[in-house]
Amino acid sequence: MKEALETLREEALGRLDHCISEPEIDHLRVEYLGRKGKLTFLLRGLREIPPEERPQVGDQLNRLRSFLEEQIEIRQKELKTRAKERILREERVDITLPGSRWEQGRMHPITLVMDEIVDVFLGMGFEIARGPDIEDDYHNFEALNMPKDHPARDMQDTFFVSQDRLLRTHTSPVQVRVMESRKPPLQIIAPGAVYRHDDDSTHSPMFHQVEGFMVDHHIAFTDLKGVLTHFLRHIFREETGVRFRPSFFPFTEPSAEIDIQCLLCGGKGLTVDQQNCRVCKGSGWLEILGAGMIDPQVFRFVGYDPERFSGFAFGMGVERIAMLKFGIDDIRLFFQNDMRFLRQFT
Ligand code: 2U9
Repeated sequence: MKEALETLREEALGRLDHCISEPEIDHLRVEYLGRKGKLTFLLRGLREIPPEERPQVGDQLNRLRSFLEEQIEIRQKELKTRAKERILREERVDITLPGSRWEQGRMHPITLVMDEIVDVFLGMGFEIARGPDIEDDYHNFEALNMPKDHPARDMQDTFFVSQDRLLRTHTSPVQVRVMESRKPPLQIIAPGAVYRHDDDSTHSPMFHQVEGFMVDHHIAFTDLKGVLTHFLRHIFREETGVRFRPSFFPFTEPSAEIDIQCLLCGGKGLTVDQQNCRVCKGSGWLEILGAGMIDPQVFRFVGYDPERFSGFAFGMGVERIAMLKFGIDDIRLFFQNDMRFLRQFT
């Protein structure tokens, strides 16, 4: 029995030495100390030895059990320490390395230009109005003198959300809503995002407009000219030439498109080497605004008496103005969030 215990002890210690993982140690514990383990098996053999020797052998067996338990625990701790050391070694972080910096945010060029436009109108006593991006057919088209079969609806490719709901194609419905709920005198601007099914270097499916109107007794075309000329000279240069051209919109009559002298060639239409100017394409002028006297039919829709009130309205695309101001030839640059582009504007 004594030899058997000695052999078991040596065998178990040898095996323990080769264990390199926790599951292996668990397996070894069961194999030697478990209910059907090798030591338990020897314990059963006690019955076969003379009774006077049993207490001594029993004591040896118990001591071997405690010794093996102790050794297993020591090995387990050793493996845990080694695993921890390996993790610390492999996952070591060099805290002296420089971090990666977040670039400081700044105003988007469209926000900068939008704020500048809005400020000029606030300075002339206009008030800001806002409305929903998702509109109904009535406020976006019908009330602006564009009935279902009106050819002007083809001028704008519309994103429909449902039969009657759409992404507004202009901010004009904001102004219809203001007129429905308030009485003149009113001087309102409606800045905001608008949506049209269009996508190329000068058109984006989402872009920004600032529209506005002034309504009171005796508002005349000359008021329109004064307000918009003042606006253009503030946004561009004080000496910028301004030109009013006849045009057509369903919601204004008469209507005009307003041009400024080209910012690149100064209105000459030509470059120094007698080539056509690439910004104005040789015409010397850049279209900036649309405007006109509000159509009597629009007044009837919102419940104003066109015999008592008159007014003018105007509209502009903010991206177009920003492109001309900053000399940008592709509208998509505004929406790609490339910091190399965005960090140039302050
Ligand atoms: C109401 C009545 C009239 C708003 C107007 C324009 C002329 C115009 C375009 C400029 C470039 C849109 O972004 S763009 O494509 N806008 O030319 N907008 S008059 O007239 C209104 C608005 C609301 C109740």
